[in-house]
Amino acid sequence: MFIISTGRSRTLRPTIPLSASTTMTIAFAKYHGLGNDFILIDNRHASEPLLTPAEAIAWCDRHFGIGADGVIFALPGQADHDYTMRIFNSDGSEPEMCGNGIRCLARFLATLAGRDTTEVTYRIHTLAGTITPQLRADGQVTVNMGAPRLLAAEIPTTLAAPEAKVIQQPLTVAEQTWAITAVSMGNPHCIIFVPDVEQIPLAEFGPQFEHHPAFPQRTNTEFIQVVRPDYLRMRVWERGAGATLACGTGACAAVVAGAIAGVSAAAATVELPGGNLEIVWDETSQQVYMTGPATPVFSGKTFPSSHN
Ligand code: ZDP
Repeated sequence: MFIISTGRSRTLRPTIPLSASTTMTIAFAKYHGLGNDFILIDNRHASEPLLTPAEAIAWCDRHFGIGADGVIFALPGQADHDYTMRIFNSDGSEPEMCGNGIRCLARFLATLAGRDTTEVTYRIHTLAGTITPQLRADGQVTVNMGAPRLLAAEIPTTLAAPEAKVIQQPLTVAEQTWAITAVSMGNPHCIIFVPDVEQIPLAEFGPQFEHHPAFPQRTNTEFIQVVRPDYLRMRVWERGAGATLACGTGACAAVVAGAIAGVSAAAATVELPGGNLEIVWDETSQQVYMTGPATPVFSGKTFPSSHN
């Protein structure tokens, strides 16, 4: 265990080795989806994550740990699901879903099964419901992300009556009034269309949206520049992880927001700092499909804590 401190105390330093309680080593793999990077853990033989949130914080530390935006656990399936996915953000909080992460999880599971070059579809249980990633022969992963949820109570946000949608609603943050569109992809997103995403001081404004009382579960925040109706440029401040190079659920939420706000198309390329995602919101089935890469970086195992 270690203690988070904002003072000058040396307790800020997370400890390595990374497993607080035992002398066992834990195997992991490091993946990224467009630079949104994750530690993946083969957790198929235990129903609870092998790490505590505090250990996940230590593993994600980019100087004292392995370094990642989050930790993803591949757990046994439930009912008619192949597997269950759980995630801890780099601050130890647990989000409902993770779009880039589930592409990485699908590739990780296929590799564990020795079938990483074949086409395969998994049914994954998440806190946001059933999500189905499909590995394609060209190496990309297409994920049926389910239907977006648009009612204020579902986000959740207090920016409108519980049964109303939040489309270009005013919200004052950092002494400016912004037009907010709110979309849940299982996790909360606050989308703001701006003329130029490069002009946004993300590290300054991001936390003010993340912790705004209008979002009782905090929120992910996406600033979107509509370059063309089918091409969006995005910068994201993630709940629990800060500025990241990409956010899959955020890219899906942005395309849905653009469509309901009437500023862009229901199918679009989303350009993120780490690369592009292709998003299609099928307005008949209501399902959102995301296509993008999932890249293995390395695998390893932690040292036993006797080295501590
Ligand atoms: O909702 C949250 O707390 C997010 N930080 C979860 C991670 C989202 C992610 N970046 C994605 O790609 O959807 C992994």
